[in-house]
Amino acid sequence: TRRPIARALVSVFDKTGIAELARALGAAGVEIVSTGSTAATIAEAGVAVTPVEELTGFPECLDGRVKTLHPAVHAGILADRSNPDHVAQLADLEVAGIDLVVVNLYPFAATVASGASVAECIEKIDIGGPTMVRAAAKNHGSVAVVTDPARYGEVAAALAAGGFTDEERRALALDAFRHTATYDVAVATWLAQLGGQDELPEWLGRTWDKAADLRYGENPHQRAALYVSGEGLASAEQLGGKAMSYNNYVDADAAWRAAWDQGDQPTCAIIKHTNPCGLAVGQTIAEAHAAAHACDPMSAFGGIIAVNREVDAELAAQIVPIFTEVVLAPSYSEQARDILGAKKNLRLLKVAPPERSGVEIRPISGGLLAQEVDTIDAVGRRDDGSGLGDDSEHWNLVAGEAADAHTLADLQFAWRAVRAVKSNAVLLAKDGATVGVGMGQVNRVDSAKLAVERANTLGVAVASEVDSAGGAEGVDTSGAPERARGAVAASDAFFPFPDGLQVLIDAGVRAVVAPGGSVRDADVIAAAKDAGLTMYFTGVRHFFH
Ligand code: 93A
Repeated sequence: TRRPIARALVSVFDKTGIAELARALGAAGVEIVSTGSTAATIAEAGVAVTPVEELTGFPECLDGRVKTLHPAVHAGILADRSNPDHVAQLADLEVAGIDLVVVNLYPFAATVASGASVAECIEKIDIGGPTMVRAAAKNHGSVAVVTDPARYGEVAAALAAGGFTDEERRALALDAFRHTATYDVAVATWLAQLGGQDELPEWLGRTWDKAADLRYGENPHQRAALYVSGEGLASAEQLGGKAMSYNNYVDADAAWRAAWDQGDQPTCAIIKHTNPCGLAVGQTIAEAHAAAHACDPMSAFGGIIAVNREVDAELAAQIVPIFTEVVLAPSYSEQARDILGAKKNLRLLKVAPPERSGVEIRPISGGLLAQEVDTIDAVGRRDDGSGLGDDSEHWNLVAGEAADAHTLADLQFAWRAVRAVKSNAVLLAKDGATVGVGMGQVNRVDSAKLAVERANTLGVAVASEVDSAGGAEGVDTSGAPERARGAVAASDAFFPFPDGLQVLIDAGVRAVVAPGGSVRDADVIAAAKDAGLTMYFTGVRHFFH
């Protein structure tokens, strides 16, 4: 049922659209009650307005801290108009019922962001505003509440229709409580930060808006939805293709992170089931993609491709013959859009670089885990986001001869790339490209074996071109080059025994980077020395579970 609007209370900090709203209310014969400067704005617009002091019989005081905090206001908002007893009490108390509350709050977050003093921020903690908003939202059976100037048009429409419906008032109340909840979390977070406390409350208190019902979850029998808060992959602009699926989002997130881990170099990551099946840097982005694809063309079938450069025509032409689920890039040239447009289902996402700070949350049964984001290299990465520092400056050469510049560049590439691989992870690389990835094994020996086996069986020579590789399952890798020999390797955590390292040595790997830190480091180093292997310890690890 629609409830007619006879009286509105209007008190807004942001005066946007208030004159138009007041005129619409005035024209519909609604009495407008208002506070200080809002009332002045309404009067200036030539609309009759009742100062709130007339209702309360109490002056605005304490520098405006008390304006609307008065029973005459709050009884008027909170009376349940369907309850005869409430209605009778209002009459006895000579309190006028309020049917519509239009309030927006002091800009607390913006004041904090402006670098204002603590005292100024405190003064911008709105008390009376949220009190009215919450009261009206609680009593949404009788009262409509509007906190967003973008919704004033809906007020005008409701006036014309004879008031808001029950459903509309409930939806407005939901918005209102979200608004005050977010507001209070901003205050709590600011206080926590003043006291040197952590940032998790802000994250937990965010408003999470359902952005989409997904067709299904990981499997067709699981319902699923996407919720969004703030910037990031979840709200990336989709330029084409089918709707993103649950698994697409999970893999796209992994691809997105991996593609930005190599500093300023053009980088391409191809992800399947959250693990890279190819990761490479190149002089151009097309070259990076060709090298990443050549790592494992069989697995790249149905993969997700992320690049940290604009997709140009050359790259687009390379992608078209390969069955791909999603492409992520900061931008697409017009030509590339035309070329990729031929693939109607191919999802194209436009993404900004990932944030390298903040907390990551993982739910567990009955709780949640929070951790800082793993910045790519604990010692090497520059915080200003300008790229990678020289990670290897902090590495210890523990066996063999110091690597030459090319080998060192490959070791750095491998070390940054291994972060994108699920633990236990051993990754082989050559010339700025992965050639064998061993992922997700429950012991490091198996990861090493897998990396070697994949390097020696799955690849195609980069020179043989992406097109001829075709990208299909069943791609002919019979003539696959043995790429483990002469490659470098990175391990995401220490070798607990020499056995895993020995697998790499036997395969002809010539340089290794690993964290070190095992109680048996001496045995591991001895095995490396015996084999004439160059080995660096980073002192930090990159578990990724
Ligand atoms: O200082 S307050 O917390 N005390 C109040 O009683 C009160 N009533 C409304 N702030 C209060 N307001 C806020 O004043 C509203 O939320 C709105 O943002 C602002 C409008 O004041 P004015 O009409 O004087 O510009």
